[in-house]
Amino acid sequence: MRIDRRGFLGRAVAGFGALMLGGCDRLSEQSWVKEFLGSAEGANRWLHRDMLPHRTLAREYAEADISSHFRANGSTSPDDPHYRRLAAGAFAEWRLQVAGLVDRPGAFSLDDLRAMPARTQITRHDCVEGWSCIGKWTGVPLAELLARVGLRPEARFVVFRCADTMDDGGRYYESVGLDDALHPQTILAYAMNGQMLPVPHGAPLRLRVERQLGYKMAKYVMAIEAVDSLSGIGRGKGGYWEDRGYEWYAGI
Ligand SMILES: Nc1nc2c(c(=O)[nH]1)N[C@H]1C(S)=C(S)[C@@H](COP(=O)(O)O)O[C@H]1N2
Ligand SMILES: [Mo]
Repeated sequence: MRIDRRGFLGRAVAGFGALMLGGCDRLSEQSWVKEFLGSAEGANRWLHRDMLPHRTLAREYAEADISSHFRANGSTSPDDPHYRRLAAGAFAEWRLQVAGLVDRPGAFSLDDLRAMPARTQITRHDCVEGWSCIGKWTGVPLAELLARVGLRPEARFVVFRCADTMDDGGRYYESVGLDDALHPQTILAYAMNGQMLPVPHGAPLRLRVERQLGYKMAKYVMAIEAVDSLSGIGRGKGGYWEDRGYEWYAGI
């Protein structure tokens, strides 16, 4: 039998990754890995982006595993007047703006998004603060939407702009690289546990990017922009929390 080095290494690393993804109690065990591999972000990037196949799926769960209470965190009721008006009208007037490095910028209603192919997934949400909940999410794959608007080859990141303003006056925003943007489990969710997405969890639309920590999962998404650099956005680090010290690549 011919053992191809790449295949062997790939399998070894995939096994190692599975070990780390096993349960919330194992999150802390990553610290020795991080030390071993140098900086935490370097280790994450090495493991996720360079070693694991880019389409590795996050674990999915069964209906029976869904948390009876899913904690809401960060903003839970944006006070932006425009958002409040949209919420009062059950988001019938809400439109998702899609712009930037795309051939056909556009605005999509909830009905437009619901008419697109949908994906449902039961996944575990891990917040950096140390709690996890399992929920069922339904939405349109981001890859599907990006294909419709014609993502241009120069695009390297997708930025999400949210309706909520944080305590220091900054608006929440997030971004992902193309490997996560086009990943099959990356969806723009409009439903949670079979119901319309509730306001505390990001109505009418929130990102699910299942291989990363909770803060990447932008709630109250109003606009999406494809860009080739994050430097001109916010303070340049790719997200509200990243601008305040968190890692941009928050692999679990
Ligand atoms: N727009 C927006 N998105 C956000 C946040 C926020 O404050 N505003 N908090 C983030 C954090 S830290 C987490 S853990 C999750 C919480 O999602 P949940 O409220 O559905 O639990 O949303 C993320 N997305
Ligand atoms: Mo979080």
